[in-house]
Amino acid sequence: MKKATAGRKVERDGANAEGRVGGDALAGNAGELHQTTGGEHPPLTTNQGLPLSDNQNSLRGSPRGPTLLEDFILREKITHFDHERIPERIVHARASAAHGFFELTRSLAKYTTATVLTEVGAKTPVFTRISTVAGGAGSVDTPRDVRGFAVKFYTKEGNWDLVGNNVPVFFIQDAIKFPDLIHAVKMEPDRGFPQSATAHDTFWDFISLTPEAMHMVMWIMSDRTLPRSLRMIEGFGVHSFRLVNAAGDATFVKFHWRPKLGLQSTIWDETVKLAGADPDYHRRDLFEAITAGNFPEWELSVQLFTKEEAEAFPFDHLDATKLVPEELVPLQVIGRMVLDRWPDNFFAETEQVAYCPSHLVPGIDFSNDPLLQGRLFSYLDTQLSRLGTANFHQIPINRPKCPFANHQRDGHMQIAVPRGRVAYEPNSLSTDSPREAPSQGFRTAPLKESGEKGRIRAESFADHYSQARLFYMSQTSHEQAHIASALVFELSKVEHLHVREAMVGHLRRVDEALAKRVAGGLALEKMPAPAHAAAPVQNMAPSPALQIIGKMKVTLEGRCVGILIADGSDGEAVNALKKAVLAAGADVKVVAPKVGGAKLADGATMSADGQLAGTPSVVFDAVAVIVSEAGAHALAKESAAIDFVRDAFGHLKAIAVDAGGRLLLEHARVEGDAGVVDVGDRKGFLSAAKTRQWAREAQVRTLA
Ligand code: HDE
Repeated sequence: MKKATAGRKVERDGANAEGRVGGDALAGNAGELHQTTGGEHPPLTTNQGLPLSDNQNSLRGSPRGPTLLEDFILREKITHFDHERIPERIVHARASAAHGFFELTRSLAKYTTATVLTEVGAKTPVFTRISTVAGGAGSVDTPRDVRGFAVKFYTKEGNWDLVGNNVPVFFIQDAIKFPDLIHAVKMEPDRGFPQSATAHDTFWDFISLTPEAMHMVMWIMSDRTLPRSLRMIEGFGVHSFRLVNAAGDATFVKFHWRPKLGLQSTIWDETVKLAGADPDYHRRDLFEAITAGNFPEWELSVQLFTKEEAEAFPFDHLDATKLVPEELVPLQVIGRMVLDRWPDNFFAETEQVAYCPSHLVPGIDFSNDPLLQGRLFSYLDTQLSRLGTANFHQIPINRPKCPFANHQRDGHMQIAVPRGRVAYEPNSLSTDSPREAPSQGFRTAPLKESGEKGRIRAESFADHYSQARLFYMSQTSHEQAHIASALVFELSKVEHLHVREAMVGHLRRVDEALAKRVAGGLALEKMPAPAHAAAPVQNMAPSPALQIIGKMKVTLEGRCVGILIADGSDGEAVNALKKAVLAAGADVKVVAPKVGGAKLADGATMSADGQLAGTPSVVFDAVAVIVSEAGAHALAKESAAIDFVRDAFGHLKAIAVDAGGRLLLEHARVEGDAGVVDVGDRKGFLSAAKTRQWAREAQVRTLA
């Protein structure tokens, strides 16, 4: 006993040889060496506030004896640890989120009473969570997947959650199909894979039997599901909602978020390699941008239309598999959202935030979209399961920032301490208990309903191919090739031939040429029969707004250029390029064979931001190779260096080179084109780096 006490004492002093007798004291001592010194550290306590004298050793019967049950400190700590996890979201488990604000720039007072949409200049705090859908919480950031785009507005009139996606349509028309869709896309239940991928039998089996999914299939096979950055995606409310004004008149509304940095995607081969290079690629990118003060920003736009206008549309806007082309109903910009603060704690905020489409404010109302109607039930229910209590609204990230009061009481984890005798309404015993507020309270906008009760899908929901065709026909030829190739890739992973054939049968309804390309890519022996179409396929006017390439901003803002150096590199050339790139708004990172840096031609050492083996060119938007002749010869023996330049070329990126850099390209058998620029031609490089070298693609891969 005497010895143990002495041992602990020694640990603190880090000196007395007597204390080193026990291995425990040694471990404790080692830990201590790395602790920061100085500062005002509060004492470490148990959850009951008991200060701890020793956080390195559990209570043992003797120094080498058994641990005692008596050790309530050990048990409290381990018990809490054992319960650290809560059920992850069944979908959208993997995400990153940030705080920020929404600023209204144009009033919608004519259409709504919601102050968040009427008070120009007012800044409403928001918390925005961007997620993948299919993978678990620990899955990679860059699968081919839809991104969730959920915004919680903490308005003066209560929390409004706009829970959308980065694709404006959905797979299904009716909520009752959602569990089937998700079971089909998730890991197959007998084998537990694939994680976070649509490229497997059960997904395509379900899709091939669900014609209403074809429009969304075109979107997910496009590069929209391969975003370059979460800062470069669009967001959509998907459903039609209703805005309601003071007179009680309702106008339909669709919400759109547009990124200030422009829309940008990666290409498939790059995405696959990114998953290995940095599983946290999107989270890191968002974190780094926000902590560097480069706050991501989106414009909020609305499409407004009346019931009468909607009746003239050649589709039913209450069907979530349809979008309203912006050529038909133009977008009106009404405000901007800026994300300017990374959460303090991932679990407390990003994990515990609970979005519900049913969280809205007076002046905004639902539409009859049957998918939305189902979601109004699902989210509240899922929060109860995930957060374990009906009091989840009391968790700081979920708590409204406006006053709220009602007679809901008690329950697990009740934090509030309500006072008084009265917990009901109406009552005559209290002068200050909360009461209904007819003038300012939420009212459902009236809507006349008539028709037959039953499990009936409206006939106006029957056209499953026209907008799939609209989407495909609106793409540039590069994008069409990517869609066809993605379909070939995914269906090639499907083992069942009849599923591949059924999908090609659907594609024949979308576009014959597309079906032919995919059938060719799959080497189908004969063309399958076209799928049955319940309604005639319409030819709609192409909508260029549905492209990515057309919307990519020619800019280096928010992008990152990687410069590969080695011993003997020309420091002046590196610094001059760095300066030019930074001035163009991009970030620059130096990559060298060793992270400590390289010895430049002038003898100085330039430190590196990344080691070559761990920093492939996929993480950059454009690259430069500035190396000496000897450096090039040395790098030619490194497959990481060869991959660096070959991938940059294959991923259609601009490459700046000096003479040594060109030598490395030769070793890598990269022939060069207009996107391979001399490092001295900084203007030429910057202009090539602001876009992708689309013309190069045919040279580097065979697309379907
Ligand atoms: Fe979701 N969805 N969803 N969803 N969804 C969830 O709620 C559901 C749908 C979306 O960052 C779950 O809190 C049903 C469409 C986002 O926390 C769950 C249906 C759209 C998020 C749920 C849909 C979305 C979710 C799982 C068919 C785009 C992440 C965890 C009727 C408009 C929110 C949770 C976050 C999350 C149900 C379809 C977007 C189970 C039943 C359409 C962005 O409640």
